Amino acid sequence: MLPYSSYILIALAALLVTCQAASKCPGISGLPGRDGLKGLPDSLASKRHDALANLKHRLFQLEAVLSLNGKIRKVGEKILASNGKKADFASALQSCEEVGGTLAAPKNEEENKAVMDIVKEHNQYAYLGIRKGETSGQVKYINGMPLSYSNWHQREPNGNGKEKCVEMYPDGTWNDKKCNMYRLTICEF
Ligand code: MAN
Ligand code: CA
Repeated sequence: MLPYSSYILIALAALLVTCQAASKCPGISGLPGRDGLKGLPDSLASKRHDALANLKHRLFQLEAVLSLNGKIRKVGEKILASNGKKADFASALQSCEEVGGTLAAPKNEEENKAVMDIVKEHNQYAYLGIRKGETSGQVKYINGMPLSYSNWHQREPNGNGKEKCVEMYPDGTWNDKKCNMYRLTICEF
């Protein structure tokens, strides 16, 4: 027979494991531990800390390998990657969205340069995740927000309603372009 207190501890541990898995842990008063208000006992808090540290390290390793192999490019919080395929705008966007990303849309000079590096690497113009509104003709991101950064080539955009998509040239400048061309797919995550 285990002492009575052991049963309480086992039950408590089981409860914590279950509620953590469901992300529904109630605050457990009287057991502040070092996790303070969350009320996790020290032993569990430290296990969770170790697990997080391991995950971070593994993620660091994976990103390092993918960067080394030129599979991904990190810029700020974004990760950029191309599948190396040329497609029309709708298909390019679809391939990015299918894997939880979207077409790359540079929001500053640093991001623009990172996308440009991929364009240069593949020696192919790429579609950006930017398009003109169906009726307004206003230039927007895929999510409908208005453009906050641009790097138009001189005398662009000049499409006059006929060019609803945007491509990037190897010098990093942008051109409004018809959406049914075959252009490199570059996604952001
Ligand atoms: C082509 C198209 C246009 C572009 C001009 C620039 O006609 O690619 O989108 O504006 O070239 O000369
Ligand atoms: Ca144009």
